[in-house]
Amino acid sequence: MNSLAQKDFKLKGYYVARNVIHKSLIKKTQKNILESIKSCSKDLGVSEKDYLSAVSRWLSPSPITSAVSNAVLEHISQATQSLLDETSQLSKFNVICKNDQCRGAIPYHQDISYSPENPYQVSAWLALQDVPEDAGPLEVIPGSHKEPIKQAVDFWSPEYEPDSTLKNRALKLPLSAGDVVFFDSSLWHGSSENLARISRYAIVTRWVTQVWLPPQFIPRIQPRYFGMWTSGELTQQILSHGAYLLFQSQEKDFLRLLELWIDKLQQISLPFSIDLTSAIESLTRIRILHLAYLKHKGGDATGNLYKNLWKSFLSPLKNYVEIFEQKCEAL
Ligand SMILES: O=C(O)CCC(=O)C(=O)O
Repeated sequence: MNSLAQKDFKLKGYYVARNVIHKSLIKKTQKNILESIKSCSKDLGVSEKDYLSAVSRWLSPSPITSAVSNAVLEHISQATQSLLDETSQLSKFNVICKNDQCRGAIPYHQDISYSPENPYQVSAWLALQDVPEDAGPLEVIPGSHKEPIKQAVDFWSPEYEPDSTLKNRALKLPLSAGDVVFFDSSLWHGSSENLARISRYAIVTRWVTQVWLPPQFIPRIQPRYFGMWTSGELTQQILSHGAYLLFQSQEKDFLRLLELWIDKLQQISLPFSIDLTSAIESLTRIRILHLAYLKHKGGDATGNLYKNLWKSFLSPLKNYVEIFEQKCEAL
């Protein structure tokens, strides 16, 4: 890449490289990923639609990331080295998607805040489809990589409030399939809702060069009560506590607890009010997400699944359990 590209990258914290991968290789990669998603859905005994309404990212090594050939990674590696002018090592690698089943926004954040112990330098976000403005393209805040690094934003928390000032500074980056956005790990970025509801798959690789010195101060992660780092464990505790109180169940296993509650909600009426359809849907999605996490290193890129479960079921169940216990104590 020429020195203008390198200058631009240093100044703005991102750079869009066009046509990094030939369309024929992109098509082949897309096809391999979709076939792999099909077999992962089969593996869990669910439809592709249900699988994709729960899972929107896969971290390598996963059957989905294995669908990406070395040839693709080699092209990205060469482009990264050319931009950074240094030999770069692949540190992590994801496939991320938005589609009709999972359209949610990814709030603005700085990647570096999420890995203070093991930071990476740069991401390369490769579009596998054309991404128009209304399909939730990557958005960046030019120059924000020079600002102080803030604490990791826990956008999984039900209390999370987006910072409205960031939206006004953000720039949408519509892309063609095969284009790559390189961005500094300190750059504020995110993506909005996929209003077009078309498939938007991306291969996101993270790179480090040997000469790179990570920023001296990266704030420590401060987990919220129910959020990115705590929601799994807390969900298990609340479901287990509630199941003991209502059905005298001693079940502790997360998967069996989810299945127990999905089953019970279809059979009994609860002593507190919930939107039954939303609660069953949320529990079902978390079950698929959990299985995909165990078997395919699948995850939820948006953070909406646990938030929805909290609102539709966990919060009312927790309130009920607390009031019940207070009454018992008062007796
Ligand atoms: O793919 C997206 O919408 C956002 C990706 C992102 O935030 C990241 O890769 O760090």
